[in-house]
Amino acid sequence: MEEKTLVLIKPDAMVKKLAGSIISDLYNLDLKMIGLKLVNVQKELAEQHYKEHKEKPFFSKLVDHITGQLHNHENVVAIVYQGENAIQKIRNAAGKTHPEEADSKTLRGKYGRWHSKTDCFENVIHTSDSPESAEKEITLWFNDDELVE
Ligand code: 3AN
Repeated sequence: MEEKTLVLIKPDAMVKKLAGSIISDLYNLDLKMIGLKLVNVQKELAEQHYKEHKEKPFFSKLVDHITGQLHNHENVVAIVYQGENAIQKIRNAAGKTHPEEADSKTLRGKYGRWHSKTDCFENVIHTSDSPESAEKEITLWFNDDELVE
């Protein structure tokens, strides 16, 4: 199925200068990039993005992470990919949520870690988990005129 999905290269990856390597790995999936920008993530956007996790004990950690508070105020690279099974393809390439459990061939296995000092899942990228959340997330992060179709 032809799908769109959102990828966010998180501040833990940005602070390690991994954006190029991550995008390069994602090229192998044969998807089309239809939007890309650098975002200085504000608290309101972060809270909207993670609103499904509002009741979780780690909610404020998620907000601190994506806004760069844990990583030298780094920005986020936001990308929209389009293509056949784009959502699952990117989730497979990302690997398991907990970076210490992710297969070493995946982005999270390769570049992620659990940082004991901040108790943060430094899991490198966010990627949409269903067509419904992809649609909501793309609308939240991009204006229509920022997407090239
Ligand atoms: P994924 O990003 O793999 O779709 P979700 O949607 O279950 O994972 O979780 C959203 C984010 O919440 C993850 N990216 C991860 O950083 C964080 N997270 C999930 N579970 C935990 C946990 N038990 N402790 C701390 N952070 C967590």
